[in-house]
Amino acid sequence: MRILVLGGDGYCGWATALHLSQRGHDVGILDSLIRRDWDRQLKIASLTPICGIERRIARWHELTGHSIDLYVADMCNHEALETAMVRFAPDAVVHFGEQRSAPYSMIGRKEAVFTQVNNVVGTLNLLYVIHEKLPDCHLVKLGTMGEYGTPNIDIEEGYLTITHKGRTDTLLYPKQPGSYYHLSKVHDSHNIHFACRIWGLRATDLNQGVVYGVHTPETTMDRTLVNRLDYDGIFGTVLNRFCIQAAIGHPLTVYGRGGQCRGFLDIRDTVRCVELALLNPAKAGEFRVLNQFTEQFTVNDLAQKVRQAGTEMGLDVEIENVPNPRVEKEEHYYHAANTKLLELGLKPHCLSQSLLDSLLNVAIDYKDRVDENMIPPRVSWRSCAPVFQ
Ligand code: NAD
Ligand code: USQ
Repeated sequence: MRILVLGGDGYCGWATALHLSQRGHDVGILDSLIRRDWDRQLKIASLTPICGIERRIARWHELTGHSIDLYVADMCNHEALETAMVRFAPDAVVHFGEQRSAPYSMIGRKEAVFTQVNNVVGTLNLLYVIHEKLPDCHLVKLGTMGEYGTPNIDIEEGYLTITHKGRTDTLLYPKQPGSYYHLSKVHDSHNIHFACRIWGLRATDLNQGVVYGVHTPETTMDRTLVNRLDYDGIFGTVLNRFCIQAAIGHPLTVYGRGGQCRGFLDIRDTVRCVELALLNPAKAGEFRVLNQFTEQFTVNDLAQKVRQAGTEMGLDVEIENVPNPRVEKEEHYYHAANTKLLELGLKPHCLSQSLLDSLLNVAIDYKDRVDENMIPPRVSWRSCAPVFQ
């Protein structure tokens, strides 16, 4: 297949592009590289030193003989996106190219507006390019489990059958997201659903949970290929943050009471899930939704697991309940369906002692690169004034 990976310089996109290339697909990467600008602006950095995209791609070619075409373009620039898409002529696009941090989107008005414009306009431009130029192209879009929020009923995969006043229909599952970022994903989902209905596009929305880990077989082939690993209070996600905190002796930052429950998956399963969606495409006119996570944990569960693994490695790991900077339920019901990717053949990597050991070892290897000032949460959901410079 010819597959264009949008956002292919990022955490999930880079690992996915290499995985698909290694499996023999013709892969292209389109990325505006804006994520590297945000790192500079916010004075944050990946724990692992990441090489420039051209160098990464050149090294991949030297090691494997596989070429990856690169398009440096902003998806919000319709002409640039269309030119790249038409030139590459993909059978499928995998769309990771968005501003993906909930805290970033809650810094203030400017960042909320930017997040929604970047994500919603980029996706709309993509829908028009597919409709007008490549109508058979399968869109695999990264959504998020956070679109559903934390309702007091089971979460289904995209749709809910409702009987109301004696009549029954199957409708998009109700959404109660927890940040302007998560809302941008809801808006995307509605726009894609609409495009499938009116133009007959084929799309898969992968409602992904929180991803953890850093290594995949391809990104460990050489240091030039290493993936990014965020630990700061804006882009770092909870389990990756906890492992890095444990490695440097910083108390694990459990927000509030820590009963917040989410779906999680290993980055090795991210790349496999995307591949499974590509190999089993949605039908023309179908808006297919797959919940992409393998296990559910509370924040407290994760903190306990990291403390146990860290203690066995001789680390002194403390857990601290810090005031929750977010507005979210801290104790709640959570039970989400995730059978469709298993039915397509996913064999999950469950969260194991060996994965935690490997993540803790990566954190220990690079601990001299950690800036402790970047660890505390710096964005408040309640305050309108930005709480950091
Ligand atoms: P990331 O920030 O590491 O990568 C995103 C990439 O997209 C960056 O390289 C960035 O430069 C690029 N990008 C952003 N806006 C763009 C635009 N307008 N045009 C072109 N390129 C653009 O993020 P990630 O962690 O790899 O996440 C990728 C996708 O997966 C996101 O859509 C995110 O919402 C989703 N997701 C991530 C996680 C997670 O835990 N990391 C979980 C669920 C869903
Ligand atoms: N949390 C802590 N301590 C921390 C960091 C986070 O207790 O140090 C808590 C948060 O309050 C939240 C939970 O952990 O309850 C998850 O937070 P997170 O930062 O790991 O993840 P989130 O903000 O939800 O966003 C991440 C990705 C996003 C993706 C989402 C999937 O950044 O792109 O969409 O995970 S999901 O959560 O399923 O929506």
